[in-house]
Amino acid sequence: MLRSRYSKDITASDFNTQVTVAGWMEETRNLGSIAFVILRDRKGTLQLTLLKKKIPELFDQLTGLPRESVVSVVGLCKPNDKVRNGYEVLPESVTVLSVAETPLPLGIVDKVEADFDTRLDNRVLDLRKPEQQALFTIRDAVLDEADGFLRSEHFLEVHTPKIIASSSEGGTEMFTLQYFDRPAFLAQSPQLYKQSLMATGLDRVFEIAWYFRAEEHNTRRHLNESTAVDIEMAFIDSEEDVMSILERLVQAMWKRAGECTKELDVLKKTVTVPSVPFLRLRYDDVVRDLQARKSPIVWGQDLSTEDERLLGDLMKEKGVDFYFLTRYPLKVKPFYTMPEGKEYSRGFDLECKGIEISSGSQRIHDVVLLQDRMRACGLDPKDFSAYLAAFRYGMPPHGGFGFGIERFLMELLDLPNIRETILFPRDRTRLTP
Ligand code: AMO
Repeated sequence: MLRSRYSKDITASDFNTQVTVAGWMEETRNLGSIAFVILRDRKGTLQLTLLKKKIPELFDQLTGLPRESVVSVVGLCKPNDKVRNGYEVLPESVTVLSVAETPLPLGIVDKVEADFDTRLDNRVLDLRKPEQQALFTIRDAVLDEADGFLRSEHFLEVHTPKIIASSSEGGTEMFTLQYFDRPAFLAQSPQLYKQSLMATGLDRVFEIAWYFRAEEHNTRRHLNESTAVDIEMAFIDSEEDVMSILERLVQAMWKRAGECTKELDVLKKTVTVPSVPFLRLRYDDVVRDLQARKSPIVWGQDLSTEDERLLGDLMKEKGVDFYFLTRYPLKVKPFYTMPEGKEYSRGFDLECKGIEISSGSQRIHDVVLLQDRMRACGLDPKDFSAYLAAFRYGMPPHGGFGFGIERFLMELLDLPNIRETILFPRDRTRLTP
């Protein structure tokens, strides 16, 4: 291997032995007879100390390399209290693995932060920064937690098609593509398939996958390709069974993030684990409170971004970060949502500090009612025949939710823009890198 030790794995037992270290040359300070190179690897940095008189060619070779070049260095590991790690490596031989071009389009350790577009245009370099590495390490940890939590609740992981024939989420645009001789779409969510699975006997499923949405708006909280944790569960009494899973999932993920102490330190963030159950707010009460605060919302409309923000402020005054909005009017929820009486639905949203992070519902499981609701929403049941077939031969009561991972991370880490939370964001104008 080109590396025997990561920077942070070197201990006193390595002192006065030969180690092989490898990574990116973050900084070189050449003082003429002595030079210091800061070498960065996945776990941190270490100092290479070069004495010109010891091996002059090696001194010249290493100090002549541009910043961010990749090297593997064999050298003696020496304790040194004056160095941050408590040791330094005195190179004996070097293998240059890749020479970085100059100038760098983006500095890795520059004090002045580049603007966001420059960072995204050069995302691979941007991702080398410790803060970015910390963020994506936390992302990995919370998704691992989601996986573990849902499995412990007897959910089975599934993967549903992403090339689909019909829309599931009215109101959001779809990306079309040519599927041989006919048109098809990229999935907006696994909605129709996860529901269909409830008719198979696999009565608790989850999927962590992509949403593709051709929404034109360019906001700080929308992506055209995002990821979500979706679940569907059968034999429920009501949407409350689904909400109970969701709030405990969010709590577990939040807690796990709080355990990433090293990464949170890098990001200068703290995480306070929320207690469950989360507050339940009825739509009617929320609309009344918003109107009292001069919102133009009228009954039957979905909350605007501004309404959500206003409600977030109201809740903040009460010290509440997480709250469910329940008993939505039927007309603002998708066709598959179970009605509650004539006007209301069994759909809910989970809000965190003024932003929707999840929505879900109990679903309609009666095929006749489902077709009626499709027609009422201006949809033709004929376009959904494959989905409807799943309801004809025995479909239990069921419900589920979709929970946006990027929205979650944005709120968890108080980030100003959702694009920070995904490796290579896709938005209205960005298709590369
Ligand atoms: P919904 O459309 O509300 O519901 O999406 C669920 C959650 O996914 C996230 N999300 C997004 N995140 C970033 N950019 C976007 N463009 C975007 N769109 C959605 C949000 C949102 O709360 N099928 C239902 C879920 C269900 O009922 O099971 C659905 O897709 O966090």
